[in-house]
Amino acid sequence: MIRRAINNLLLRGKYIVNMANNLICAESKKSRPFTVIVEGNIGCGKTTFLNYFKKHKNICVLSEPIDLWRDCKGHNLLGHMYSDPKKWSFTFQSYVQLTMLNHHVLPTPCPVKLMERSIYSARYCFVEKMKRDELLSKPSAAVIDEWFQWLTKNTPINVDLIVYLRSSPEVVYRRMMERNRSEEKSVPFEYLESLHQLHEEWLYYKTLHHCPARVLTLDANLDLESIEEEYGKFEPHIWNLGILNSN
Ligand code: TTP
Ligand code: MG
Repeated sequence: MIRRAINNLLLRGKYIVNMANNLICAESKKSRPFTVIVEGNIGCGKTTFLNYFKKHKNICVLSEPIDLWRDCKGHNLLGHMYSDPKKWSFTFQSYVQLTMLNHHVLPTPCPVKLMERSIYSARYCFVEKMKRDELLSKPSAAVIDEWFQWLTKNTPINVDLIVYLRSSPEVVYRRMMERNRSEEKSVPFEYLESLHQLHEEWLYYKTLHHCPARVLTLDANLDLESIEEEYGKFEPHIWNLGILNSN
């Protein structure tokens, strides 16, 4: 008799715990931010684009963690990668993957999350390029890819929209030279050309790899004075969601 009562209570307890879990799940699904990743070649203006949207208090803007790449416990991994790519590409890309993942899963109370780059462009453009140039050995590239596959399957990396800032390699090469980031001084024009091609095949022609969300392409060749108007084309995509009306 007592045993049956205990079993009953246990069963009900399980039922309540299940209900609670389902509710928590539904709630977290509901409150997941609409996530936008901003992609495009080195120097195409991703940071400028993100800065433009910092004025909206309801958007969580996550710039690329380049400061971490330049200072991982005192080591400049970005600098190491450019000065001795064969030795350091694996270390650098592993860290890029980790720091990108961190941004993907970072919780935010904002309804919109805007990220500079993603785990996808790191894998589909940069790792791809390093693999083709044999700067990453086949075994090293395989390990990065195994991590990538596992992470994209088992962690909540949700992307709802990709903004592709489409530029020509000539324009971004000039910008990169002008901004004069010390690590990038010796990056040749051909490197940007190949990266451009990889972005194009992934996001424009959609012939390479998997596209994790729909793509909005903006002209990123424009100069600073006219680019804001182009950036503004992205704004309705946020307003359409009806979630920033309180702004
Ligand atoms: P980008 O990620 O292209 O960022 P950016 O700040 O140069 O671009 P924008 O001007 O549009 O804001 O590149 C940052 C540096 O990191 C650049 O030297 C390329 C390098 N990088 C890699 O080598 N591997 C990677 O996986 C990523 C994401 C960047
Ligand atoms: Mg940037």
